[in-house]
Amino acid sequence: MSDFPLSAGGARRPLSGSRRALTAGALGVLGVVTALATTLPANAAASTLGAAAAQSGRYFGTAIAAGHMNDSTYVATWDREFNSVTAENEMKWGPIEPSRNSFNWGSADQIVNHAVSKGMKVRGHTLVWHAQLPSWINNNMSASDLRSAMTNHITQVMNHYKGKVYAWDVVNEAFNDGGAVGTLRSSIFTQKLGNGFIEEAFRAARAADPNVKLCYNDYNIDNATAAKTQGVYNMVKDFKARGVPIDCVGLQSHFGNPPSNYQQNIAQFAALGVDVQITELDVGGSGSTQADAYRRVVQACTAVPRCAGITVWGITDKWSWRSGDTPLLFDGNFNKKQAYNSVLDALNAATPNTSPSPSASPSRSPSASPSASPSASPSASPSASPTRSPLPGGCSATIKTINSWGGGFQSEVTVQAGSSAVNGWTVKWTWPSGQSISSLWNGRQSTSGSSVTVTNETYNGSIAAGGSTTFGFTANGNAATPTATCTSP
Ligand code: G2I
Repeated sequence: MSDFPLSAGGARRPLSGSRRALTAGALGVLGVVTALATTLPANAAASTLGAAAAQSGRYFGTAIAAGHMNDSTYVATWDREFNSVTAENEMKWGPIEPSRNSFNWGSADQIVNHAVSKGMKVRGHTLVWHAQLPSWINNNMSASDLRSAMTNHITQVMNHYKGKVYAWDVVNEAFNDGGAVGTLRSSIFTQKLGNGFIEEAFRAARAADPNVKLCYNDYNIDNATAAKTQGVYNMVKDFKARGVPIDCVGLQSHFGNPPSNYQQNIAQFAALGVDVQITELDVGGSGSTQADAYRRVVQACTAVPRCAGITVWGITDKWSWRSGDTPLLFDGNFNKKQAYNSVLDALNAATPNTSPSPSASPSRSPSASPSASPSASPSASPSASPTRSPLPGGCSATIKTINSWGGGFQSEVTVQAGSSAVNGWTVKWTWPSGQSISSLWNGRQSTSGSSVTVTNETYNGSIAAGGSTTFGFTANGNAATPTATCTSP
């Protein structure tokens, strides 16, 4: 049975959270001042998609086809509007490894090198997919031969783009469209390697590059109640529980309208402790109907702190894979459509906040935070624990709730050094009512019953006098902000 948090009837809305305010008593006892919510200045409206998205710590990308890069308007529009890119076809297994262990980097490099020279992010698409495979991957291969071909492919391609790619679609479109929750599409991978091929691919990817985000990417997983969505949700939950490396879920989002529970769906995936990326957005239609649908997609993403960015599947309608639906933001002459303006406005309306971006792996250093307006976020309820005054040379810790939903919440913990620099820190607290951490980043956790202990990672143990660092977590249960203690050796 599915353990997806939303029943097929859609009755449960995971958007309400309990709110715990500071009590006067706690303040009186501890005699401290705690900043609850940071007041942020209003954004100055940005005039391009990438700049507007960057205001809330996100990216706005497009798929690019190397074959069109000789069109100067295409490249100029890409450079002006977007700060991330996905190669539309050039990194797929067939195009990039046409003969076994012989790689054709040319077209993909053309896109990546251009993007890097402009300071753009790059999404890698895609390592293991049943489509666009080279002809040398075929049924004559034994399971062990296919396995070693898959591992070699993942390793070689990831090595080639190490340091340039921000996130990889490690496995693409592995789930069935219809049928029971959790069933996979039959492919050469399921036939030869079994359903475990997904896990094998993610483990091989992590071994190849510990510092890149590893995504599972699929279409028709936009609706929280769909069986396909629930299957992917259960897989991510299982991966997290068993320590199989996964950092993000890609919602392709090829549709005519976002489902009404789209934001809830994004929040539920995020609550598992992964980033969500909208990876191949295109919305069929025209005029205000299309503009409105695009606006709702952007609002849904910017409402969820771990929705890290949006990629549209092409720039101009004339070169879209579904050009008959006119699904993109620029018409065939690269004119901005109504949908463009609604996306720009919605991105500009997202208020930045200070929640951390969970890192790709335990060894990854902290990075800037994709996060959203506290007011737009589902039941965002900034509440924070009391902070003990740091002793000279000591440290203090404050727990703040930054997002909550039925049955879970996300918190940010600020660790602050006192009047001397800190070299190594340990933060402890006790859960008041059965809460449990499901995923924690930028710290190392050990738990004993209701007692939680978090120590620094190697990269964030040193804090200058008066400085601070943060770690974050998602947890099960009602949002709580217990008093935390901080010690340093
Ligand atoms: O089908 C839409 C997308 C669904 N999710 C995964 C994406 O990777 C996929 O992208 C599309 C590309 O937009 C198309 O451009 O993937 C198609 C292949 O399944 C791409 O189509 C291929 C044609 O099938 C080839 O005949 C053609 O040579 O595009 C190639 C380059 O134009």
